[in-house]
Amino acid sequence: MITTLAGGVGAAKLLDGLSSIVPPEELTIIVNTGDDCEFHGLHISPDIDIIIYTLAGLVDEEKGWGIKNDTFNCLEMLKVYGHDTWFKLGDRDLATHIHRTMMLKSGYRLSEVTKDICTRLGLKQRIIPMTDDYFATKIRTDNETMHFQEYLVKRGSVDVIREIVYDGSENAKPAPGVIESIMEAEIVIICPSNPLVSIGTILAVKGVRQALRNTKAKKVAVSPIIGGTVVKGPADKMMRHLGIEVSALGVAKLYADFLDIFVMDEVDAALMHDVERLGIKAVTTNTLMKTKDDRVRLAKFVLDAALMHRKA
Ligand code: FO1
Repeated sequence: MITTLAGGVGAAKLLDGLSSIVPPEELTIIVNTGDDCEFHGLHISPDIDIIIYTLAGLVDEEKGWGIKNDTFNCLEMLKVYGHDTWFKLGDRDLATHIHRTMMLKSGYRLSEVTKDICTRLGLKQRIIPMTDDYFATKIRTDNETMHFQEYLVKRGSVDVIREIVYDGSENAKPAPGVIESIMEAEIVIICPSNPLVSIGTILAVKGVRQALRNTKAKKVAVSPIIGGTVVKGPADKMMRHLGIEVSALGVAKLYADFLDIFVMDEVDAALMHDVERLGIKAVTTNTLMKTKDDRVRLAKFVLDAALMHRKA
């Protein structure tokens, strides 16, 4: 059994690679829901959808989110009616959010809805939201506090951030299966996602960090920071603003209390010694995932690293 902690696009690519080499039934994916938002009365779970669409072969590969060849007729009409349309919801994508919202309104939990969507799209991986409860990642700047999607999409992550607020973390319980799948796994993979607002959010759910410290699983993380920058998203900016070293080492430090193995890009080989001083085994490879082959190659590398360390 392999359990993974996942955010959006970077995670989806690695999970796509893993799904090519591991029976999907053996893969549990715990997904960040701090990015969840509401538009036009609909509940959107961006990271869950990015992962589901990617594994189902539906994703718009160029953007990394949404459905390929989608149209935006509904959104255009909503604009005519004077609604905010900065969050681009395609016509087919909207069907997912309508279905999710209808099920939630009928009393189903987000984890049950997610399972239903996976089954209907033919996915055998177990995809679990980190929590069924309210949880919203918010960004505090000098002037205001805004939802993460507003910071990222509406404002283009231009603001200097002062604090990340994990709104709801005091009450949100891990969804059914989250703690169990970490405790029962042989390997836990922390995907190359934003360490603050994707993985950090999952770690902010009660009991998750402790489960990672306690489990007998080998815990392997892949650095989302390559040579001091990110492939996609605002992780580097956010780390800089919060005074966290923008490097693979900076990421390793955030996971040091539970991590066994850290997969870094070969351009960061000079940092290996410092990572190992944290008590973490450091390994390097090409971590860029430009093609499907890259995804599979990196997934194999991560599994091999975990298996080798298990024998050691
Ligand atoms: N990202 C954007 O940059 N612009 C969008 O308009 C946008 C719409 C969107 C709709 C549905 C969905 O599932 C994801 C969407 N994303 C969009 C991606 C999302 O904002 C982020 O990339 C994730 O939350 C971070 O993982």
